[in-house]
Amino acid sequence: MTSEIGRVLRGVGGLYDVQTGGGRIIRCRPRGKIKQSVTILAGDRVRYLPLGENEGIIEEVLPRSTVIYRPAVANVDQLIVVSACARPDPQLLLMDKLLVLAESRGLTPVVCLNKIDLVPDSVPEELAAIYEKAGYTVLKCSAKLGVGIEELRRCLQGKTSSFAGPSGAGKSSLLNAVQPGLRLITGEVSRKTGRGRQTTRQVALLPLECGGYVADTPGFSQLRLDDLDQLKLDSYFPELRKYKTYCRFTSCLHRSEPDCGVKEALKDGQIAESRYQNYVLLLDELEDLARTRY
Ligand SMILES: Nc1nc2c(ncn2[C@@H]2O[C@H](COP(=O)(O)OP(=O)(O)O)[C@@H](O)[C@H]2O)c(=O)[nH]1
Ligand SMILES: [Mg+2]
Ligand SMILES: [Zn+2]
Repeated sequence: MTSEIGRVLRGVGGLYDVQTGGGRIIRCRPRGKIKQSVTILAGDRVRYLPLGENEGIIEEVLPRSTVIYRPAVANVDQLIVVSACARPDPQLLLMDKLLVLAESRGLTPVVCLNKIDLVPDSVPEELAAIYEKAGYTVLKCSAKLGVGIEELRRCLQGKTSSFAGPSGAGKSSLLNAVQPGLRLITGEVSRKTGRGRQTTRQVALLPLECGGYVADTPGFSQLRLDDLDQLKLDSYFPELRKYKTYCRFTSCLHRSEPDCGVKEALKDGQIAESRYQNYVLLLDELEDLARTRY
């Protein structure tokens, strides 16, 4: 038997569901030496030795293009940052944090503005302008009315995506609109206990009918910025990255330095106010963290 390449969809008590090239799902156990050297994650591409029809042995975990934690998923291509236009109100700082985290991990961010049915058109238009200036793709959707769902589906096609954004923004609803019947783990409050569902469970990757995969739980549920380098923060804002080439000092942090290309672009309206303000807030936060660490 020769080995084959598959994709890990989920871990189940030390075993792994692996999707074969042909689309079947088989149950695999890792070879002993692999078990000791790497933690196999949902999303991992693995080389396995088939055993009969429905089983296999994982022999190698192939190099990962990206890794995110909480939930832990490997090889995620893009992060769909979802915000409602209202109910709940958009949280621009949270969105910018999520965008920074995606950038810092090498995931392509996509902004998805949901619940456009609740507000006048000017609301998603003004929100979209903020992120389009940054160079991001912005989708305007209503999961409720089915608006923008075809565009979202096209965006998910052939890629591995994770959704992020505040609770109530409509992440589960959007995925259900993309593919009705998708077995999503939702964060609904359990009727029996009245408590929120356990969120430390392992994540699973769901294959989409349109091609592509989505993680069944939101990415970056915990926002930890502390492993980010404050000196690199501006490189995680694409529009700052673009204009910092015009700063007089290469060490410019774009706060109050003279001849700052970023401040110039801000004045000219090329950079959105909220993006710049959140950059400064995050920079302050990272500096405080660095100070308390030493
Ligand atoms: N009006 C409106 N309500 C929506 C829309 N999308 C989701 N909702 C509602 O918003 C609430 C939260 O949605 P849910 O998908 O659970 O959000 P999640 O926490 O991000 O997964 C639910 O009551 C949904 O029915 C939308 O496009 N328009
Ligand atoms: Mg949900
Ligand atoms: Zn500058």
